[in-house]
Amino acid sequence: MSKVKCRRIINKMNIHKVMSLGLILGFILLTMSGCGKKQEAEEDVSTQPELITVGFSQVGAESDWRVANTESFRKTMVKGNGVYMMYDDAQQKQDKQIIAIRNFIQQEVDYIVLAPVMETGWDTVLQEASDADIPVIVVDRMVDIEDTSLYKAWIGSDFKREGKIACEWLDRFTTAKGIRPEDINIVDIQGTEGATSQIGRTNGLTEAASKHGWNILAMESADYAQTKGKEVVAKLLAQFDNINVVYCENDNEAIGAIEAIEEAGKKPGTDIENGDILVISFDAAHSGLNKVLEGKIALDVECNPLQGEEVLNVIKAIEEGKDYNKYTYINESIFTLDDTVKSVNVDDKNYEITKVTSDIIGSREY
Ligand code: GYE
Repeated sequence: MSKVKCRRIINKMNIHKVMSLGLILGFILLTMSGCGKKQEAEEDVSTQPELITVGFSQVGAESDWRVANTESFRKTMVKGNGVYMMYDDAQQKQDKQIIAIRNFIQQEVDYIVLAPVMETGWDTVLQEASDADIPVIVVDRMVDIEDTSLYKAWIGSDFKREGKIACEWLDRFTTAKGIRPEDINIVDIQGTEGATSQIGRTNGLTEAASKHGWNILAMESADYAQTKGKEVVAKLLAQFDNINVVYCENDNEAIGAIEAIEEAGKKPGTDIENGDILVISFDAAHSGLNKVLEGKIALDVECNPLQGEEVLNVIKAIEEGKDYNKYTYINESIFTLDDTVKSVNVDDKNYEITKVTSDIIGSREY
């Protein structure tokens, strides 16, 4: 019997103990409340000793992207695919993720999937998972650790490339409109500090700004959240009267920024010469794309959150002893309403730009 399978059976016994306790407690509670639904779901799992158990430590629920990402795992890590998923929401706190991982280790899950809030600080806990012989798969942001054999695979996006694409578009667009680089005044509303997506998107901007000679007036994190995005942009608008580009590192920040811009009596749009403020965003979730359609987000660079299927493929490959890629980058699109720029070239690759329509938005999963 293989080590993984053997551990799985022992592990199921532990999980069954926990589940049985849960069921007894659940039964008492549910009998009191007169509802039997939750109990049914748990019984299903306890009668499936062959299910692969996956502990998923998720960052939180800070954005529409994150909600779509969680949903992708909830849809794929299911009994029909031979998996039982335990889910933990860390509310954007690394210490909560570390506790969750230790709990998964204690429960002897078969796999740990980690969507890390930031890059650093994972060496110890991933070593603990490795000592317990539990394979770890990292998704979305990366982990910055000495020993990369502590995770089996990483699946996510090339965040720096996303930033470069956005900036290449800005350069092409403003050049086409005859706007001089020294008249471009940008504020960068950053994502969660230390997250790979923040680092990549910020670096994409700072490199392009020094290459083209744009002004970056301020850089401040809004933690990928809408309310914070609105607050930070309102503050910056009061501080600088010459902002004409707001570079938001995700859709929710951009939606908050739009509210702040409108409340300040200004207009989000693309006519910079006549006072519009041009908003750039990342993710291209439904909420962001609707703002593109309204002409309020000028450019939305997609970041695909549908990672569940890829992770499942890696798990299956490990189970079957087959080869798989250690690093998988997901393909992504770029959306605008204004079709002045039809494509951009980044690192010798051409990227088509899609003109948003309501049909396109309706056909997308997130
Ligand atoms: O862009 C943002 C989310 O790391 C790619 O995190 C992810 C980012 C995404 O909260 O909306």
